[in-house]
Amino acid sequence: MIKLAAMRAELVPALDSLLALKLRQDVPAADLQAAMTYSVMAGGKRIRPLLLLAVVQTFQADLIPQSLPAAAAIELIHTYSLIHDDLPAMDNDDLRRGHATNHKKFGEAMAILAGDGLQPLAFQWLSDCRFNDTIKIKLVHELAFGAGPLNMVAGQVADMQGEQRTLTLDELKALHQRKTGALLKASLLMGAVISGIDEKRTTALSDFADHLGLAFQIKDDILDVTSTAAQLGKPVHQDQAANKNTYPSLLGLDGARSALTAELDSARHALDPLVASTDISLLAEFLTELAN
Ligand code: GRG
Repeated sequence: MIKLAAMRAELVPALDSLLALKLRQDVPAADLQAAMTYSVMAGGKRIRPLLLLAVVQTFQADLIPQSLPAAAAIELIHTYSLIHDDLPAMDNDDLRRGHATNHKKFGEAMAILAGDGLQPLAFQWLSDCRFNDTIKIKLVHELAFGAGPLNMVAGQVADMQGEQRTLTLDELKALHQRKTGALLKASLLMGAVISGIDEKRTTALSDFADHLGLAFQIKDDILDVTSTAAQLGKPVHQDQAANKNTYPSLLGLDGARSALTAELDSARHALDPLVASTDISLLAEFLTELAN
């Protein structure tokens, strides 16, 4: 099985070229194109597209080229969420992906519109991609479900309202799963849809996604406490300043690290039903990265 580093080296440049090209083609209005492209191309880790592509690589590697536009669509949704999350009405941040936030660079109205433009464009790209209609409908559903008012948007609302009080650990877990986990899960399940895997394997991937999504956000919470802005390309110690509920604030740093380890272990075990028939090494590498 290909290593994650090799997949990243090959596919992230291909994905970036596709994103830049399609934004040029599909957004003729120059100012809007500039604002949308600025944040999409600002250098994110592309973890969500890579998760989709890793599932396809694992189960149906020949479909990788056809999968790139679907992977790119997820990055549009993720980028819109970051632009809107940074707005003055939300987290009011100045720095994202190592650059000025979209509203600092283009003004608040254009930043809102750049996010507004990215959302439907993602679904346009999905509906245009080279899969049959049944697969395309399922892809649209997974992305809308993960990013929509049942998940990511509801998680953002819970996050905002949680600043007023201390959440229980279960409430925080549910918040993280919706705000962050759901889009990561959508990415993995979109890979499952493209690969056409059976229900048993999809269930294993779905369990894997639940634990990976939570681990990802716990790691993000920990890094907010332990890193510098230069390392992360975004402001640090923001959670405490905004009175946000996080794993370190509820459990302390050591407790948060233990919770991360537990989620990563559970994620790895969720793949057990696949081991007899599938090389899971590429998927497992995402866990190794989160552990380090
Ligand atoms: C505005 C509806 C709406 C939702 C926003 C995703 C989100 C919800 C807010 C962003 C703030 C935040 C800390 C979210 C948690 C998810 C997270 C860790 C996002 C950053 O994702 P990375 O690390 O970023 O993948 P890059 O820049 O690498 O893509």
